[in-house]
Amino acid sequence: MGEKVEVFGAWFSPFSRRVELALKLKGIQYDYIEEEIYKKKSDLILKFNPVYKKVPVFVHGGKPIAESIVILQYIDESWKDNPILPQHPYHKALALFWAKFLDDKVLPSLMKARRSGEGKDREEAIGEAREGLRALEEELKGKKFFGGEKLGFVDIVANFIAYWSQAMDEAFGVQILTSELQNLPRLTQWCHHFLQHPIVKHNLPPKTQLLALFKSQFVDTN
Ligand SMILES: N[C@@H](CCC(=O)N[C@@H](CS)C(=O)NCC(=O)O)C(=O)O
Repeated sequence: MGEKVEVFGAWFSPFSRRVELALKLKGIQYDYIEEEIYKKKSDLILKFNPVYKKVPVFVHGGKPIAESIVILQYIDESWKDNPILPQHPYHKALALFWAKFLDDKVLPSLMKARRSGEGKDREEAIGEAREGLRALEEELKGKKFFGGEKLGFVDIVANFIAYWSQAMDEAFGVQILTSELQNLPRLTQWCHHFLQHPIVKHNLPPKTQLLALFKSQFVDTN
């Protein structure tokens, strides 16, 4: 496929990083365009992603696609080498199920728990996050990665658990994920394997800058 491949992203975004990680794992060359997404949305972002107005946007041969999970699926179907999704339709459906669960349940529940004040609300939010994380712990039984021996689609989507969410805890001065992980040995090991992966390791946003951004963007504006 000789058409131009472009990623419009933001350095700190776990969603942008998912797309870049998939491209790197599959050995696809691409141009990266950094967007100042929280300062001013560029005309191109508004044109390419008029519905959500967010990054990442993936542009292949001039045709834009938004939403990281959708982009990952498109990449895997368009470039067949080094697949990240299982080939069997049932296993593929399961991978999509877990990816959806991560973004619809796990990510928001962690954020909610972090933001909730003291008392009943906080307990409920933490309970919700715990339930989600326990389901992931169960899913990892007997496996190194969610996809088995090799890092794949669900691992890429779960990137926020291994890195961003722990940095978010630090920025908020709480231990939501960090303390839950103490009772989740498989998920803890998974975080370790994920972060040790040679391609992941060299493509993470710098921690100090990430913490500074989280503090200014999410904590101080609360
Ligand atoms: N569900 C989207 C989430 C993308 C997202 O939230 N991107 C953030 C950056 S981390 C963004 O562009 N935010 C701009 C805004 O909310 O206006 C995906 O998976 O791609």
